[in-house]
Amino acid sequence: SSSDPSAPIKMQSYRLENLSASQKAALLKRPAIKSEATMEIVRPILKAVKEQGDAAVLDLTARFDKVKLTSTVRTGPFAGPDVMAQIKPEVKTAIDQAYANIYKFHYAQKVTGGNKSAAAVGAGGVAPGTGEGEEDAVLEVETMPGVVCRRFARPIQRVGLYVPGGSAVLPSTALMLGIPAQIAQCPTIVLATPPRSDGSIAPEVLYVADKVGASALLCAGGAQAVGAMAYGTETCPKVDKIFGPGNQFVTAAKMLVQNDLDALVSIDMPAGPSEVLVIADKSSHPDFVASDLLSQAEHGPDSQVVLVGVQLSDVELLAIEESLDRQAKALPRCEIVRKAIEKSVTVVVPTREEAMAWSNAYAPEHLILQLDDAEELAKGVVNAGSVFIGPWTPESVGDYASGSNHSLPTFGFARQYSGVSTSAFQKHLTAQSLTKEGLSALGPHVVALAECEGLEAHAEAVRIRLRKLQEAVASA
Ligand code: HSO
Ligand code: ZN
Repeated sequence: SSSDPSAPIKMQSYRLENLSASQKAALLKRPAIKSEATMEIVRPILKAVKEQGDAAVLDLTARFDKVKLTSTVRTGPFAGPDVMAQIKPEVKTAIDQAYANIYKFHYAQKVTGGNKSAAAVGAGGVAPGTGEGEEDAVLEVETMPGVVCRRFARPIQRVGLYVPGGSAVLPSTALMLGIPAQIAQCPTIVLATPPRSDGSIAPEVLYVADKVGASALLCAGGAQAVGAMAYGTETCPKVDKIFGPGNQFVTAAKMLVQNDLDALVSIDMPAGPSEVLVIADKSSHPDFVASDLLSQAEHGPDSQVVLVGVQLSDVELLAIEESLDRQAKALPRCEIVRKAIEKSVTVVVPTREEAMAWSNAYAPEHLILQLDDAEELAKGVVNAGSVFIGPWTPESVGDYASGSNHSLPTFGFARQYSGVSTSAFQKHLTAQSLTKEGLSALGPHVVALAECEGLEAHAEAVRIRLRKLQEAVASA
């Protein structure tokens, strides 16, 4: 890395045909995260919060955020006229539009998959946030005559949403986590975010907290915020599930509390640095491609940025590289971008199929398809958090306002995890109900299986009823 600001900002580039199997494997890997050292720092923080509650949270906030607060938890409403006056009108309008789109898409997720179709509900025009018309879908199947099984959803009762502070304010993350919690109708929604240096919380985050109906605001960040929500304190409600991105300390804390039976808490997903993979070809606009790579790179020095070029010549590749260098140098976060781009990789592949195979092997958090017939190519996506289809769909739209969620699996976890959705705030319960006829027909099979497993009490719980039914038949 160079300290000369005019030094070129350039990705490392490779051609697939020149790579050995082991080089390919190395390029597809994420850099190792040294989690054990982080865990060692986080463990005593969690212990302090677990044992000393609010006092520890206040103490740790003074230590890490350099802010002396007298209380950590506030209840709403959060955005009075004084707060609203600090929000630019165009930002308020933008938050409102993003809210409407995210609400619409996440509301549809709640009602699909059951008896009621999303279209049928959407047509009626549900007023966002009112809970009106929000009847849960129930899946009901008669598996054999007299044997009915049902599956239905219930909200997770207490959820904690972590909204990072640090180098950027993130009202968008408050929207992405708060809206599905609101739609799922979780009764307790704790929104945690670190205080700014003057002890205040960004007015945009407070506005979103009101819009999504947050029940409490925890003015704390880092592992101490995760601990407060996992164990509860005198003023912070204990939650059942913790959501949200964060730095290595937040991530480590989420992993530790999830394994602590004193907390009995789950988490949304394991998290690593944010990532994008762009597939481009000669039809792609070099400036568009470069801009998408940079929007990911500016998140942090450890952001992962990958470009897969289909049949790009050296001249075509150079056009993207030149645009990247020029656009990067005009960015306020240029030094962050430089660090991320220096570790980033371009791979030129001979076919669209090989491009998709590379992407599926990498399993990116965000996949951008910036080439002709992108819809066609999208059919081949197997592993990705969210897909951005065609030249008019930059990742930025999904990060903020198209309606899809931006809390997505990173680090290759797109192989087995989904991004945050409405169902992440719900549990799906099942139920069954048998008639006398149902038990008469099914009971003997259950008895046979219980006997096979040597579980006599199970068998007897059925036999006792079958005998009762036979007596009733005999006496009739
Ligand atoms: N790209 C980030 C989300 C974000 N971008 C928030 C801007 N603000 C992770 O998906
Ligand atoms: Zn982003």
